[in-house]
Amino acid sequence: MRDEEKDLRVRPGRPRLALGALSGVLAGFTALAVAELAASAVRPQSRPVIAVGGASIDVTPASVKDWAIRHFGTDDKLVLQLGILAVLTLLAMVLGVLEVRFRRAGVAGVLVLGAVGAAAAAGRPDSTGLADTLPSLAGALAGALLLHVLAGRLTAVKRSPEHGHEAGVVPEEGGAGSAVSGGWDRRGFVLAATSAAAASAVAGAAGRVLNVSGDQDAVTSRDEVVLPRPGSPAQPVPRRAALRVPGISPFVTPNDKFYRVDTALVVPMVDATTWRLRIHGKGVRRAATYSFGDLLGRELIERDITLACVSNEVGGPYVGNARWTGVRLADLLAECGVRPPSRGGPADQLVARSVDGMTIGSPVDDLMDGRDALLALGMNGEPLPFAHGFPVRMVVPGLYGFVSACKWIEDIELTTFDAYDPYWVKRGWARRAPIKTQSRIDTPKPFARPKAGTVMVAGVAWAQHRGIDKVEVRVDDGPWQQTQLAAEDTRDTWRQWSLPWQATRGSHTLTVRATDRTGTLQTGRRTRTIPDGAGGWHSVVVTVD
Ligand SMILES: Nc1nc2c(c(=O)[nH]1)N[C@H]1C(S)=C(S)[C@@H](COP(=O)(O)O)O[C@H]1N2
Ligand SMILES: [Mo]
Repeated sequence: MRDEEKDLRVRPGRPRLALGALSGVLAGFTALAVAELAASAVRPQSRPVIAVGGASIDVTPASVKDWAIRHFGTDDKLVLQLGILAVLTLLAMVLGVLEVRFRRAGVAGVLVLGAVGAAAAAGRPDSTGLADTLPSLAGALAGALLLHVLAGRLTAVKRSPEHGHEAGVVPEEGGAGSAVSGGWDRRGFVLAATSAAAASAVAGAAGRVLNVSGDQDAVTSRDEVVLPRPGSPAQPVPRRAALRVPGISPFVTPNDKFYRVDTALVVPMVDATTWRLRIHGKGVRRAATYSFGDLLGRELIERDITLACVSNEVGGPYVGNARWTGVRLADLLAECGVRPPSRGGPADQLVARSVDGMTIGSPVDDLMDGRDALLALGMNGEPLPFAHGFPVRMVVPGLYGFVSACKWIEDIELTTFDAYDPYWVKRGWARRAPIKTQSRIDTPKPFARPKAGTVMVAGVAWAQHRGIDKVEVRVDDGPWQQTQLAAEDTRDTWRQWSLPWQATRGSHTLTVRATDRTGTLQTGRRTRTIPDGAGGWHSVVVTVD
C-alpha cells in the first residue's frame, strides 16, 4: 500500500460495517454453494452442514437428544440444520464486519470454519477418507476469496475516474452516480457481490441436482425389487383385532405414518444391487457375505411386529405396528456356525453396523431363542422405505429399536457385551433393553371436550413377545375398570382396547394400565426414558361439557 493511500484511508463508518456483514453472509452463501457442488463429486454426506450436524448429534448428551426428539419429533433434524444455518449466518456477519474493520481477520475466520467442517466430515463414522474434506475446503476457499474481494471494495481507496482526486477525501458517503466515494468502491462492490451471488446460486442449484440424481441407482434398485411370496406367511390379522373407534391408532401403521427415529441427517440411499451383508466375529465358524439377491432367494417369513423406541415417553408417539417380510436371522447365524451363549457360544452380543456407521447391539441369546428376529426386506407389503432402512434392517420382537432394529444394515459382528459398547450405550443408554409393558390412551385426546353421556375411551397396549392380557382404566380416583380387549393378533403386536365411559360434566382424569401375559402389571412408577425406557401410567385430562 502506498503511503498516501494509507493516510487517506478512512475508518469504516456504520454503513460500511453493515455492508461488511452483508459481505460475510454472501461469502457464507458462496461457501455452502461451492461445497454443495463439490459434494456431488464426493458424496452428499460430506456437505459441511451435514457433517457438522452429524458430529453434533453424536456429541449431544443423551438427555438433550431425548429432549429434541420429544419436542421436535421427526423434525428434530430439520430444526438442527436450521439452527446450524442460523449460527453460520451470525458468524458470517461477524466475520464480514471483522474483515472490514481488521483486514484478514474475517478471511482467517472463514478458513477456520472450513477446517472445522473438513474435520467433521473426515471424522464421520461413514467417512470415505480425505475426499470428504473437499467440499468444506473448497467452499471455505471460495468464501474466503469472495470476502477478501468484497472487503477490498469496501475499504478501497481509489482514484475516482470522474473527478480525478482521491476518493478518500470525499467526506460523505456516495453521491448518486459517483463510482467511488467515502473511501469505498461502490460500483466494484455491487458488481462483485451480484456476480458472486448469481454464480453461487447456479453452483448451489447444480450441486443440489447432482446430489439428488446420485441417488438414482438406489431408487431404481428399489423400484425393481419384487418381494416373493413368503414361504411362511403371517396369519391374516384377526378381524376383531381392529376396533372401530374413531381416534384409535390403526392396528397396522401405514408406512408413511410410521414413526422415524435415527441419527441420519441425510437418509442413506443404498443401491440394493451392490449392497452386501457380512457376518463375522467371535465364534463365527464360517464367516459369510450375502447379497440382496441371496436374501431374496431364501425362504422368507412374514410377521406382524410392533416396534417401539426407547425415547418414547409415556403416552408418546414412537411406537408402530407393521407387517415385516424377511429372513430369519437365527437361521443365518446358525449357518455361519454361531451358537448362543446358552449353548456354549463365546459371543453374547451381536453388533449390527449400518452404512452410516450406526452400531446397535443385541443379546445373541434373545435373537436365537426361537422368536422371529428378522432381517427385514419388506414392510407392509413393499420393499422397506428408504427412511426405514432399505434395503435391509433388523426387527426383533420384544426389544427396543436402539438395541435391535438397525436400519441400512451392512455388517454383523459377533462379540461380547464386555468387549464392545455400541453407539447408544456409549451415550448412557442401557446395554440390554427389553420392551416395558406399556399402554396409551388414544382417544379422547388430552384437553378434549366431549359431551356428557357415553364417551369411548380407547387406545393400544403393548408388551411385545409377552403379550397383553388385561387393560384397565381409572376415572379420577375411582376403581380400576376392566376394558374390552380387541382380539390378539400375535404376542409380538400391540393390542387395542376400549371402554365405554358414562362421562359426567366437569374435569376428569383418565388413567390406563396394562398387565402382560406373565401376569406383571405395568409399573405406575414414573421413570425417564433414559436409560432403558419410560415407565409409568398414561393419563389424559378431559373436560366434559
Ligand atoms: N442405522 C440406524 N438404525 C437405527 C437407528 C439409527 O439411528 N440408525 N435408530 C434406531 C432406533 S433408536 C429406533 S427406535 C428404530 C426406529 O426405526 P424406524 O425409524 O423405522 O421407526 O431404528 C433403529 N435403527
Ligand atoms: Mo429408539
